Amino acid sequence: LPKAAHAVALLGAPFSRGQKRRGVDHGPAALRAAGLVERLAGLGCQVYDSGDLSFTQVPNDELYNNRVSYPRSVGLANQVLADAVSRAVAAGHSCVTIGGDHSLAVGSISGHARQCPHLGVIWVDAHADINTPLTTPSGNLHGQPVSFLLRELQDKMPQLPGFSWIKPCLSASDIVYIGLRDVDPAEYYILKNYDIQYFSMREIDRLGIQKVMERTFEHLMGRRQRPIHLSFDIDAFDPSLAPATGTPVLGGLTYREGMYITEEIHNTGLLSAVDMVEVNPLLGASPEEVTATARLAVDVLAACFGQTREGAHTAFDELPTPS
Ligand code: 6HN
Ligand code: MN
Ligand code: MN
Ligand code: MN
Repeated sequence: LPKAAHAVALLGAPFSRGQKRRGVDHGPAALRAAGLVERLAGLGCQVYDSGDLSFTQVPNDELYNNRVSYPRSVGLANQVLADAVSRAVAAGHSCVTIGGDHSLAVGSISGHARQCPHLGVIWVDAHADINTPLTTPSGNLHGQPVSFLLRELQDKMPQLPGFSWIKPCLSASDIVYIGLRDVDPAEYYILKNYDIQYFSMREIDRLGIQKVMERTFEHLMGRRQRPIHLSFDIDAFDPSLAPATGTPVLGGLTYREGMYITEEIHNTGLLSAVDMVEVNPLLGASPEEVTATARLAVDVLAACFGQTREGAHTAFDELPTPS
């Protein structure tokens, strides 16, 4: 029988300044059009849909250090998001943030951590998103969110305009990556030198997704249970499944691996906030590709909140008897 229904707060974060391609700010609309609210409600979730946040573009948002794009806009948007996520979690809801680009994880994890200082993060992504503003090859802040959050990295972080409100809330041992396959040299240096747990696609090939999830939970919760923050970049999936995204990389997760990851996270009973990011409806080669990518994101979120492939996620009490 289904367990107690979940109260889910839904926050749209139509934000795109963490990267340079147009369209990722239409992600929330695409996920809603793919039936996200109805799917969660159909699972018995109470959905508190706060609509989409509105972000003000900061004028004259010049490059930082001749390199990093839109620092003030990204910093301010994340500040707004952090407050919204913090409020949702304080109200006792599991908070779902739909993006938007992955820079928004700075705000969603910061806001979540304000209420749950001991949270653990599972970061599902083709990329590690842990460049610092001084190592970024692209200047895009969606490739850097984790660097702002890790305590151990703070002596390597410059003061970025718009980011002074951030208090690093994670230690290197509080995050586990799954799905990596495109990691920049400085990112690899950080993963290795700060002893960060990761399962790249190679480890998924070697171990299988079941062992990867066992080891993920053992790493994060071997000693004590803690709230989980899942930050899910749709580009973790293979581009054949999720083509409508800005930085696709060959050789990604299968549909089954994606469902297994999220079913297992649901089964812990500890999922407290989720980000679903980088769905870009302007980047599919056809309307079908866009729809497929958005539906995949909705399937991931449904599995997070109790949909199971074996059934038994919606109540069914009694077989009808012929009269
Ligand atoms: N994402 N590592 C590259 C960079 O620009 O720093 C790619 C980042 C991609 C970010 O997909 O969320
Ligand atoms: Mn990515
Ligand atoms: Mn990402
Ligand atoms: Mn449940």
